[in-house]
Amino acid sequence: MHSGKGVVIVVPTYQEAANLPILLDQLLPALPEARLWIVDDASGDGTPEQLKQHPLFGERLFLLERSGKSGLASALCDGFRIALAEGAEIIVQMDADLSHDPADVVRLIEAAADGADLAIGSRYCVGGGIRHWSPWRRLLSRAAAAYVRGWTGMNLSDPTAGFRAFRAPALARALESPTACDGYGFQVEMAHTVWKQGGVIREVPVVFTERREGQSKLSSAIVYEAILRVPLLCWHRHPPRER
Ligand SMILES: Nc1nc2c(ncn2[C@@H]2O[C@H](COP(=O)(O)OP(=O)(O)OP(=O)(O)O)[C@@H](O)[C@H]2O)c(=O)[nH]1
Ligand SMILES: [Mg+2]
Repeated sequence: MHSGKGVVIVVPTYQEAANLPILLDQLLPALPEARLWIVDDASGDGTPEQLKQHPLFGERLFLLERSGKSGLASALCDGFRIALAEGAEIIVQMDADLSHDPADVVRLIEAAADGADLAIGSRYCVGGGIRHWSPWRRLLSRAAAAYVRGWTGMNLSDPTAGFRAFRAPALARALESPTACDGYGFQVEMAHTVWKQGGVIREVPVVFTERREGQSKLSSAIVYEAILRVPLLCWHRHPPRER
């Protein structure tokens, strides 16, 4: 079992005081050598204060405080850059709202350690699943995945998923390409860049649980943004080069 050595986990937070302590309680013991960077956008609900009181704060739990809500994509990119600057070999991204099960992180890390440039926690490959979503939400998410496959040519069952592990060189290369989106579209852009650059992408089954506490921060604008921008990726539909 992977201990988390060489791993940095990036967790963007905005008003997750009800969820973050539970996430930390589960995640930190599961990966005793991993480092965690929380990227918080001035949550007014006590999220950063709570974190600073944690016994592991400053040891292997760290906080990047940003001055205001600037979006999920830029929070992730700021966290990624810190992780790379710290010399991380594998960088994980996960949400703070307990939708991404800490018990699944080790398998994502192992897939990356085993050669995947990008391991995606997939709800739709065999063994994956979703808890507490309406049939309508499931249908929309499946339709989004098919839309992405159709426009990009990437053969991924769950290209919008935000539970991922990158190998550092692939992430560093991907960060050099500009992205335009903030939510689901950003996840697609990052996967597409890794794919375009000839990276190995592997899907790892995970069970996603709808958040119980706090509110979703992703708006309908994020959905429209993805709908409009994903087709632009079709200019790079060609299959990746062999490496
Ligand atoms: N730092 C930062 N974190 C954000 C921002 N927007 C969302 N987040 C965090 O990003 C993660 C995903 O956001 P959610 O609102 O749960 O979005 P989602 O999971 O796509 O939507 P739901 O399924 O409705 O939960 C959570 O940990 C949020 O707290 C932001 O602008 N800045
Ligand atoms: Mg969520």
